[in-house]
Amino acid sequence: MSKEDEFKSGYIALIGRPNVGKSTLMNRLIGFKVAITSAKPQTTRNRILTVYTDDEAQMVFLDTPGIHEATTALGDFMMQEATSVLNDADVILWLVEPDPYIGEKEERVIKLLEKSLKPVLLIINKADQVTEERLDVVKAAFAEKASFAEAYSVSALKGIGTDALLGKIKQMLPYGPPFYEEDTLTDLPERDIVAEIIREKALRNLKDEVPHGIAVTIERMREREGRDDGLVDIEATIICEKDSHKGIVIGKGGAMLKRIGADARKYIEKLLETKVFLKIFVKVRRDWKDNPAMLNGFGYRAGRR
Ligand SMILES: Nc1nc2c(ncn2[C@@H]2O[C@H](COP(=O)(O)OP(=O)(O)OP(=O)(O)O)[C@@H](O)[C@H]2O)c(=O)[nH]1
Ligand SMILES: [Mg+2]
Repeated sequence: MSKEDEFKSGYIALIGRPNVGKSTLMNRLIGFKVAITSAKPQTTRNRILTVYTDDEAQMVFLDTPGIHEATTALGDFMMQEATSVLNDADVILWLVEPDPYIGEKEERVIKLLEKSLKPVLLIINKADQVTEERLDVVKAAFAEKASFAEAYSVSALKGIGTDALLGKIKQMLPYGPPFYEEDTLTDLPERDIVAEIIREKALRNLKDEVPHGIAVTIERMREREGRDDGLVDIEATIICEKDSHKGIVIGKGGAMLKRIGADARKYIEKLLETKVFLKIFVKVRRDWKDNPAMLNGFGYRAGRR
């Protein structure tokens, strides 16, 4: 076989309950932070495609919203995003907590995986939190309830066991030419990444149910004219679902909004590699999570790709 014939390429879906570390693991595997992460469940809302290419293979990762029982139209959209990738995947990474208890929520994931008929790797994440003995107990518990090709224990956060996992994924991919240019990192437009960064900073700074009702839109993103330092003006809006939330997002004397803005700007400047002037507005759109037109407008569009 020539070198070209030996090249491998394929799609790898990251699936699991909310908060198990899917986005953290994807970022770790590609070596860049593209997907936002937070300690709160249901952080990821869209499927996020990223690409990792080396001399031997191209791996296209599909990060997904955590599998849960949807109670809003937004939740329905998120589940659609998560389950639709199962059709595209060559390999599925099924992420779980390092906990041997398998309840109804995990059973929901197991059913989906069984239906997909795709090769599955069980990934016991957050291995940094437990002992080796405990990991064996977790693996045995899952082996009893579900079938998977192999189990891997990793710490996505600390980068433990992730190189070995990358090697295994490569092994499992089919031979074939790359799908994307070798320098492609993601299919997300820069504007969407900026909106997600602002949402992450809101998620991380706000408490209780407020962050779950937030969406972020970018109204304007443009290099300022008449300057040669590349300064980019960004106007964004944080949408919340209740009047009471608006006050919390703005904070006393605007302190909360200032903090979200400052955290986001730092990060956006790194991403765009230039100075940024970020202005954030706050609006209330009551019950937007159940309004199809508003969902569309805020970037939660079914089949938008
Ligand atoms: N200790 C530890 N924490 C981790 C690890 N991986 C992820 N986390 C933490 O777990 C939380 C959730 O991580 P995410 O990557 O946002 O989880 P997710 O599965 O993408 O969550 P959703 O998008 O809500 O479905 C964050 O606070 C992460 O820092 C790990 O290996 N060890
Ligand atoms: Mg996520």
